[in-house]
Amino acid sequence: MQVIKYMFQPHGDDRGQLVALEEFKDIPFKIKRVYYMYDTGEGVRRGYHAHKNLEQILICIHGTCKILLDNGKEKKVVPLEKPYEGLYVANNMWREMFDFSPDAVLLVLASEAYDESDYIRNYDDFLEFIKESE
Ligand code: T46
Repeated sequence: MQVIKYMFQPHGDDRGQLVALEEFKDIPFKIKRVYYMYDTGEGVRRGYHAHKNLEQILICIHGTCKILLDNGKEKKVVPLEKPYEGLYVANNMWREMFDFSPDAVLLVLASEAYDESDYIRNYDDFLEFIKESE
């Protein structure tokens, strides 16, 4: 499985760091939605789904967390530990987010608006979706 991690360019000076992200330049799709999660309690594991169409970039802009990616054949755990790294998560990828540090803020840039019908929340349905799209 190919893991696509973007290393964004921090613009640093003696005032601190600044990262700027532009669609089709730093991000490979049009950004239609931004959301973020924080105050994730100890031991919390979120996600447990894939998407039919949605593409996303996950950035842990504060603290750290881990992302499990599962393409139905292979699983990989990707740590997100820097505010300038972004993990690309394709549509047909089962994802789980876990091991959040108490101060973690996970920012997500999404290619589509929120649509519950785009979610595949059952793992067997996910495997079926993968098989059909091959
Ligand atoms: C994903 C991972 C990385 C909204 O109302 N609008 C939104 O845009 C989103 C993302 C969520 N919600 C509501 C729906 C639920 O009542 O917020 C609540 C929590 O969402 P969910 O349980 O889907 O959160 P996660 O952390 O399991 O998954 C989220 C995204 O939903 C998902 O697309 O890939 O983060």
